Amino acid sequence: MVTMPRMLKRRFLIILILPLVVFAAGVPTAQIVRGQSAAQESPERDARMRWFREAKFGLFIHWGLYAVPAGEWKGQAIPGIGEWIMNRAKIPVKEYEQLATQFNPTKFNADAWVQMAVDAGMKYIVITSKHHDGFAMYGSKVSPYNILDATPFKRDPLKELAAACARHKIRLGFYYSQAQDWHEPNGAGNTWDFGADDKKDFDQYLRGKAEPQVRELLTNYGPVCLIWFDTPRMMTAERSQRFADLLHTLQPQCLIDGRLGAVGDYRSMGDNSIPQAVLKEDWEVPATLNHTWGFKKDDTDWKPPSELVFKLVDIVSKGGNYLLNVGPTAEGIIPQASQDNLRAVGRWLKVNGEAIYGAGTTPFGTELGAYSETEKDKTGKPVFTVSEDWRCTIKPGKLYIHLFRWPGKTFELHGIKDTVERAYLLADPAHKRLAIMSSGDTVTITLPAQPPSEYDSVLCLATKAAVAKR
Ligand code: JFZ
Repeated sequence: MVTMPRMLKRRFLIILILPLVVFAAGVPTAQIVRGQSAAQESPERDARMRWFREAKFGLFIHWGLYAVPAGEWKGQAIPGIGEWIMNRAKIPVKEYEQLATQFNPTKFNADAWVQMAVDAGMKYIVITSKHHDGFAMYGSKVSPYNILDATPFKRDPLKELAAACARHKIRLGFYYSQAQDWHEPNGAGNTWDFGADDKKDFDQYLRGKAEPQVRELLTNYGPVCLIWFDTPRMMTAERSQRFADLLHTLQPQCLIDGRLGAVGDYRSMGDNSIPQAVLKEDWEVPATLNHTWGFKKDDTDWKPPSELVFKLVDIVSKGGNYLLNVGPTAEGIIPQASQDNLRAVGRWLKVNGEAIYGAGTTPFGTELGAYSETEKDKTGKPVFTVSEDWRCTIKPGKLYIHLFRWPGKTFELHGIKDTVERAYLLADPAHKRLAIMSSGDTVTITLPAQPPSEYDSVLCLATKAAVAKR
């Protein structure tokens, strides 16, 4: 038996189905999402969600002034995620603002970034247009605190990215921190300069900056596939609805992620959190390649491609999307290790993408893991152990068995109701037929001695209807 060299560094987190995770900074994460229940499904919504449901894999980009300090302030390494440095080090606005004068990412090349996403097999890109630090990474007329007006760079990277995305036919969406804005006296989050949030005129900030900036993003950058709102502090249903109305008016096709507030088109999971089981609704996991979103010079603990492929397949087999992040440097370069690892995933997808894009969820479930009969967590609940041997994705007439651990001479699958008519490996260009033996609802496939793919060898089983018994 060959064991793949996967996930050696990390044990899988035990992941919760419900987003109970509360972020270290105290972000409330109750994520109330619009349009997920069957009752709210409609042909209109189906059409709007179609690209998202087919895409499966996207590129997240966290890029802003925080790339300049890159995790270090006044000679001190600041713990935590890089884009939170202003908050973690309690940097006064007047000091943090000065970073803009140093921000000159002359090596930024929109085409190169987009090409990398394409090479990685990604179908959409989501970039920070304004993170919690309040700095707009595009030319904004609403506030001079933006990359075009406040830096020596004097370019609008979002304009350049929008043009490059159009050329490469890949969708573009914008992250926008609607509630936290540490630059504004009335924005949420900056208590070190401006005092407690509950004393602020939050609606003044929303109406004066956040709403008009979202309007700009939806007006000046062509079709926007989604707006990725975040950390909905103080976002009442009414306040959330004002953003939703803007979207529905300006770009009715544009999706809303799960972190606006009371409305959204899909559920955003906790960062790096993969549910244990198949979810019927639409969902996405935002995830890091190392441990930070914004660039940090001392975070070089990269997840290997084997782990990225496993997570992508695991997520797709449960019905979700994987939004994987890079944190470019202050020069405008995506770290080389990020590029290398993403391109390795892309090479696997070139061969096996048929089993990912537009694929459906597993009809089985036993392969996902199980609750331990003996081990209990601190609260006395049985521990869920994730199994990592195989996963299943489907298309009409096809079952794709993703083999992460080569099972040896044969693979045995239980619970098959339909007749398997043909079996072959996706990585075999000739699609040579593998021997099939059936007995009751068990089918046994004879495999070659060695796995054809390094990370995940995909066994395709062609059935009459691909209806497998649960
Ligand atoms: C937020 C941001 O604060 C962070 O900087 C980054 O942009 C990330 C993608 O999103 O952090 C969160 C928000 C929600 C959860 C975790 C981290 N959550 O629901 O578990």
